[in-house]
Amino acid sequence: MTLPLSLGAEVADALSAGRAVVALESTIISHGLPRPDNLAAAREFEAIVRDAGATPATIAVLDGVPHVGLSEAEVERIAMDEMAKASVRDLAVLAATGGSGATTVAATAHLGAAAGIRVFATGGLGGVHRGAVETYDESADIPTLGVTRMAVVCAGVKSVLDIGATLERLESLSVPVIGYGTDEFPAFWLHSSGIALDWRLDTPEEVAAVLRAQDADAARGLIVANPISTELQWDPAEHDRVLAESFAAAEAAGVRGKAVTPFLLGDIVERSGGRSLEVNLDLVRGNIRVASEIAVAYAGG
Ligand code: PSU
Ligand code: MN
Repeated sequence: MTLPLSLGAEVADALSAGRAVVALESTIISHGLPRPDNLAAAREFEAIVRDAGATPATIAVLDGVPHVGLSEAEVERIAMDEMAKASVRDLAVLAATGGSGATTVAATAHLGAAAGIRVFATGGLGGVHRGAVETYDESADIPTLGVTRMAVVCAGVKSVLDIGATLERLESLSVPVIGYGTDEFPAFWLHSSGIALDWRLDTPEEVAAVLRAQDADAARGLIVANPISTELQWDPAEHDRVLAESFAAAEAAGVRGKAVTPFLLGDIVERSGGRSLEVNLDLVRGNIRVASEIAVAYAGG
């Protein structure tokens, strides 16, 4: 059982013809990138999917209805309107109240899988927060991917989270993590976190073969960890310096609990003079290209 979905016409056509479709999330547009550049980014993200020969399905809840595949006007709405951040638990409440929400990785994967989409591109996955032993703060992205048939192409998790703990949780929940062209888990703005992965694959066809194998098994996610290149990454020394400063600033300002991450993210963009944002956009573009290639390989098989 799933909520009734509104499928965009282009997405519906592509899915019924068995052509490649790539899901895209809306929280990154509405909460993860600053206005008004976020609108240009949302349009560019869809264009990258099209250029690679696949159909983009940006996902959001509009007036209570989960939409899989948005019109241009609907993309503009998620970029420009104030909208709640919606995870899986919020979907029924939004449906019942007629509310709108930008979907997180968890909600996007959940709705995309319900529509029959197999591949999803984003920037960073939500994960286990530093200090989670006391706060229990772990993104619903992690448990949702334990039970949702969706491959997520991402550049790991932001280094403001606890990367090692996030990987441990993915292991507990039986979500495979594949290094795409790498032996190590990426660290979002940086090519590598230094943490070794069990599996590495180098081509879209190899990943598509894993998706087909998973199709014959219980519903479960897949993390395709696609690092930003060392040429495009944020300078590691600068990254370490800015993060240390931002953590110290949060501590000094007495920021606590769920306010910590939004504080850090804003502060990091500011302290880096916009450099962190540039890298963020570059890594999303790279993830969308890879996801599109995987979707094309999967559709062709
Ligand atoms: N990581 C990023 N940028 C983002 C997010 C994560 O680098 O915009 C968003 C994604 O939508 C992700 C969500 O699913 O934050 C996780 O939030 P939470 O920890 O509240 O579940
Ligand atoms: Mn949280």
